[in-house]
Amino acid sequence: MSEPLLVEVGEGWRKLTLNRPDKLNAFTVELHRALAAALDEAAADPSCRALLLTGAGRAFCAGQDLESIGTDPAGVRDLLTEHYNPLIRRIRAMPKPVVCAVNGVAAGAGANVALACDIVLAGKRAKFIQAFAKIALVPDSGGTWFLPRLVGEARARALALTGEAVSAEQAESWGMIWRAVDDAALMEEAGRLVASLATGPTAALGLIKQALEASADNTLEGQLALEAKLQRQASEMPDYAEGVAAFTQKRPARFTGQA
Ligand code: T3D
Repeated sequence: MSEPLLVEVGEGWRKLTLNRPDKLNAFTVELHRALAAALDEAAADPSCRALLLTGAGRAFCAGQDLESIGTDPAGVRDLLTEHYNPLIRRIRAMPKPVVCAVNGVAAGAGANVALACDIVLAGKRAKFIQAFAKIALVPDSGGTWFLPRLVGEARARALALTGEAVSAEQAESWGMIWRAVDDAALMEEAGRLVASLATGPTAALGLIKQALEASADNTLEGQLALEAKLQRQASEMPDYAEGVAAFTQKRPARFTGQA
């Protein structure tokens, strides 16, 4: 049987490919375990400075594998507490950028895992479907948190209640994702972006993620205080001196990514 997750290690980056193409890369417990381990390894490895998440075949991910679960409510709850919620937390807390290349349909939890990533590119054939209501479930994996913040209350409600598909181009124009690109160009563009992020000031990028994460729940005063604290941390890191030196010497910066 083939591996449910493929891990490719590049120069400063890792590509994680959900690999159950016959089932549109739907999540099983095995896939969850492999993805959790790969994310933990990437987080702990200083040589990995950016991550790319994508799917094999024609889909990104069709959410939970509906054939591998029963309808026992305890099982559904355990899946969320043991697998989906930790997955979303891992992506959001990852101290380095996570790019998602949505190469096809992203449905159910698959859509919300994509939305949890820092920068989402989607091929034009991709679509995002909050499929939950179609099987009488509630959007999970952060969907009810991400959607209103990304697309506003009106669209979030309609998408969650109807399960209507959103095309990649619509998702871009609504601000749900960063960019819709030609399908043939998707992986090249995502690869370029990840390679470029992998040469960035990784520790400072991690602090940027922290600041943005906190802003959803902070007052302006709270956020200003946090920015001052994080900025001080950033300015004490070697990449700040390098960034300023590179600017004044009119040359590209050579960031180490270290704190
Ligand atoms: O316990 C819990 O459930 C809690 C956790 C919830 C998290 C969730 O994600 S709930 C939502 C689960 N996902 C869905 O409801 C989506 C189900 N899939 C679809 O609606 C459609 O497949 C798509 C819209 C995503 C794509 O449609 P289409 O026409 O392009 O493809 P297809 O023919 O439906 O699917 C192709 C194959 O993938 C097919 O298998 P087959 O017949 O060729 O052997 C299909 O059964 C399989 N597949 C697609 N989605 C899933 C799946 N197999 C298992 N689980 C799936 N989610």
